[in-house]
Amino acid sequence: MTIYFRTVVYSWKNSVSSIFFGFFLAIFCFVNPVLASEPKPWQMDLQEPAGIIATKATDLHNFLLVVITLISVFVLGLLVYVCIKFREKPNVKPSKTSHNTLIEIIWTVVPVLILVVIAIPSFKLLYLTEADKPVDMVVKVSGAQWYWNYEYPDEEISFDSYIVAEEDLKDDQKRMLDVDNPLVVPEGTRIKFLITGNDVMHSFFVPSLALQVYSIAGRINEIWTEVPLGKKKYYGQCNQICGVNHAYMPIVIQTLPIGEYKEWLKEAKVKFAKVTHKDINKIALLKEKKVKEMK
Ligand SMILES: [Cu+2]
Repeated sequence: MTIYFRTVVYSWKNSVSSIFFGFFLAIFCFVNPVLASEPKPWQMDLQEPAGIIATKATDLHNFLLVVITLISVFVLGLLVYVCIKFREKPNVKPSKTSHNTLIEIIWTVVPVLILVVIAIPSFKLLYLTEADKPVDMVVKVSGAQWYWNYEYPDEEISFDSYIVAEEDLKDDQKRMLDVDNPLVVPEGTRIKFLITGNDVMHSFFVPSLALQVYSIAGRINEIWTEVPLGKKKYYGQCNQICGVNHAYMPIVIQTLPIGEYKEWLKEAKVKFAKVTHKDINKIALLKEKKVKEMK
């Protein structure tokens, strides 16, 4: 009877909690459709990872958190133990012990082993981020004081991306995070970023994709990422202090379904047509001609 009663109570509790869970999940999904990866107010953890590198980086972070917590608790325990056991009252005559070979070997070997255990997944991840994987598209990113420039070498387009001023923000845009021209890419694509700079050092930082690469004038840094499927905005910011407007050069990577991306590309080719070498030569010839005519 008791077992039956417990089962009934248990299943009743379970179904009530499932209803509540479902209800809150529905509200959460309705109010907060996951269309953007951005920092949240009072956020304590990392942003939700997107793509293989970010997922592995988050796993490594969670693993390290366990290791760090265990070490901290152990050291704290030792300190408390020492403070209590070797306090003055029961130890009027203090011990003069200064060496213990076994303990000295342990406190040398154990940290080395811990470092090895940490190093293995860490190097694996580093290797993955540096691996020369075949990619679907290449984007050149240039940091400048104080905006980003994105160039699609295969499409011959290039455009600047500036922060949207507070007074110009639309309802769906975020203060300090949205830009006039986001970096648009098709969903589910593997992208190689070539990151360089025009002036001082900047840093291309998109936390949810685990991208953080210095942009340095005269040098090209490479990184790849795989944006997952789904129409979404990935927010980031320059995180290398680069001058007075350092805080005002956010990054937005907008993923679109392939059809919408192609539409965007069509418009972008008109709007952001890059001046090619041929055009530069043409302009130079025209200028020369004009100068001659003036003479
Ligand atoms: Cu910067």
